[in-house]
Amino acid sequence: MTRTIDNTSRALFNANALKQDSTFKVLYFKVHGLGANPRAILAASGAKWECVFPKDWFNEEKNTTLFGVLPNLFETTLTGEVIEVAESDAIENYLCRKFNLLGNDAFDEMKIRAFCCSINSVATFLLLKVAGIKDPEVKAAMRAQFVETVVPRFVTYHERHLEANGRNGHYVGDKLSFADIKLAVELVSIFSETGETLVNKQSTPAIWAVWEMVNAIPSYAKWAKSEVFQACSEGNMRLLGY
Ligand SMILES: N[C@@H](CCC(=O)N[C@@H](CS)C(=O)NCC(=O)O)C(=O)O
Repeated sequence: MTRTIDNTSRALFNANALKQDSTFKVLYFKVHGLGANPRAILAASGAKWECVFPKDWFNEEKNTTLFGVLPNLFETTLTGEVIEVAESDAIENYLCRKFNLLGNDAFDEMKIRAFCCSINSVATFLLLKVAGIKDPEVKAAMRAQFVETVVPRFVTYHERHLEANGRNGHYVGDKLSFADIKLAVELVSIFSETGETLVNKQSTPAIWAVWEMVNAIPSYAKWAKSEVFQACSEGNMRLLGY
């Protein structure tokens, strides 16, 4: 409760912001949620990292985090200093810049952020308007809207953009970006809700190419097949139903 972002860590932070050889811990709950993207970025970038989970959230960690919520990123530099980043947006931005996932120039970055924001809309709909609804009738109606409108519309637009980039497994140029990673993360949720009925190799080949490209990155594939990932999927299913 008494902590704030420590300004004396500025020099350490700035000196390490673009260094990739640190080790990382993502502190978050045993679900995908807001931890999914930071974990996926680290996995796809081949970083040295691990998931850590709160031991006694309400009595311990909650009181020491900067905002009383998770995720939190802890980076240990090669010389042993620890850098902390709180809040999912700040963590994702920090890691994307560090691991060069924002394209080659400002225009690329604008495109990547636009694709990410659009992917976020699908994630937010599923979380707030389907999983977050208690009333069974309203929930069923919102789920139908997700399946019949939200995902199909998303798929149409994103196929178009990915086709325009050459259906090469990337949203921008021929380089891995945060948009590619974020799509792969969101597809796990879409598959959980709709199977491969709306996104598949035949009807959405450009989206499928991104899915295959990200999952072919050995360090990402290792993460996606890990026991911890599986435990997070089970936690997600228990907590949110997808
Ligand atoms: N603005 C924060 C929101 C984080 C957040 O709400 N985290 C939830 C889990 S998704 C949490 O820590 N809940 C536990 C609590 O509030 O005690 C972010 O994007 O990181």
